[in-house]
Amino acid sequence: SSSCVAHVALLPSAGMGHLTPFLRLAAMLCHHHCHVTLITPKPTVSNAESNLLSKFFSAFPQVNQLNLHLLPSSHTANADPFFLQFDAIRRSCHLLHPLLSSLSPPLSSFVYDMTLISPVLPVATAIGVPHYILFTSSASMFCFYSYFPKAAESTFDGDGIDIPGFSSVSKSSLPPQLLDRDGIYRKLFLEDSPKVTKLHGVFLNTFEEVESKTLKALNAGEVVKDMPPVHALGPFVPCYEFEGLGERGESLKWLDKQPNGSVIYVCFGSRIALKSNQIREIGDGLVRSGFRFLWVVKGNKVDKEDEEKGLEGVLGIELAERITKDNKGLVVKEWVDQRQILDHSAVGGFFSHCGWNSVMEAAFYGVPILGWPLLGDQKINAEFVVSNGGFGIWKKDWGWEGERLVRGEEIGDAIKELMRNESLITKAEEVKMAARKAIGVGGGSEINLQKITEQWKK
Ligand code: BUP
Repeated sequence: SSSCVAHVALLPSAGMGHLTPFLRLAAMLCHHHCHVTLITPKPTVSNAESNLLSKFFSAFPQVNQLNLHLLPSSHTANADPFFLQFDAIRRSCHLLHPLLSSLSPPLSSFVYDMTLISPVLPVATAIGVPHYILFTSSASMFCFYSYFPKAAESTFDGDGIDIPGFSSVSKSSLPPQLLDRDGIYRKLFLEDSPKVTKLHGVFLNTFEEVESKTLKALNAGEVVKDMPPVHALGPFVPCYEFEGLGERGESLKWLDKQPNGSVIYVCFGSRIALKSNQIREIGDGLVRSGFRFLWVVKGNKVDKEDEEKGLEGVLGIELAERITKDNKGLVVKEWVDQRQILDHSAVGGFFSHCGWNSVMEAAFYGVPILGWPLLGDQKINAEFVVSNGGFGIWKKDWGWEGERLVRGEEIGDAIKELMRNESLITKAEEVKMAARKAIGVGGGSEINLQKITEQWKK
């Protein structure tokens, strides 16, 4: 009967870029009166992940936690730690079957990470529940992802890839790891992507107003024939109940003292540690710009190793002294509460790597972006910021991470261009309104989620 409770299991993959949207979705499902089981792969790869998980479980004690004890990765230990973790999760998915089939009340649906299709598919099929992926990037990237096996038949020698129903992705914007014919990411893409047609649906953290053409093309089967329904459920809103709980940190207290719209916030996500010469050029650029700045700098890929170097060790003494003397910026090495920072009236711009969560957060809070995509899907996301959203700029000739040394002078100029552009502020404000409409009562994303959870309750 329709009074039944829907019981949803969620399985995130490695990294904050994947865990964060899953927890936000979990919160949304709780608010829609679903019973939620959150599968937690253990051990986690970063402190940021374990901290967020414990805050989540204290805010949502009704959520059932199911530990998935990971088998070791098959790859050598010196690979990217996030890759090792995600590989370990893939290798451990078969362990889920006994855990999930004995749940009570029985499952109504299963939502898992976009990177886990091949290993989860047999489990979800055996349990016999409708199952979905949460694709943690844009609809544009999902078009690319779904069409990739077709495109891979050619050699990428031309100008890039033309995707039917979508636009084209230029060769320089293709995720670099996919260009390597023997690369592991390419292998995984080719293995997983054709299986999207076996899913009951795909969830995206995006909204109609900004990606309507792409969503229509996907749902009309123009990109891939037999595409299951693709549901826009975003933007996923930072969840006040578990994110940024506790005291307001140093950076927020510092922002309180800065004038409205005067600060550029700089953060390149949770996974990238830039080379020290590039870090110094960024610092140089920030000082040169003349604007106030709040800069989250990362000295290591994984935060568990972050105690090794102090702030001066990451910046170099000379730059650290210049920033102190200039007295316009705050540099932090710790995890910050990005939600509260983007929501702060002092922040007037965001210098970002264009990780999709960051892009959607900037859209939700109406903050213009200076994009510097560094790897993976980030150029496709930056293209979204510039073209669909229209609330940012991107200097294409800066290239991917480490492609060349981007000089302080260029960075300083780009920051001035961003912070002085009134029309970007107007545009960001429009995107913010559209974002809020989408998830408000009667909004497109809200209705989509309502419909899906109703189906599960039947
Ligand atoms: Br760093 C950092 N505080 O200090 P993206 C990140 N975040 O709240 P990524 C903080 O982590 P992938 C910090 O708000 C966003 O929700 C930020 O996700 C938050 O990039 C999330 O932006 C980062 O998608 O992930 O980490 O590079 O590459 O997996 O997309």
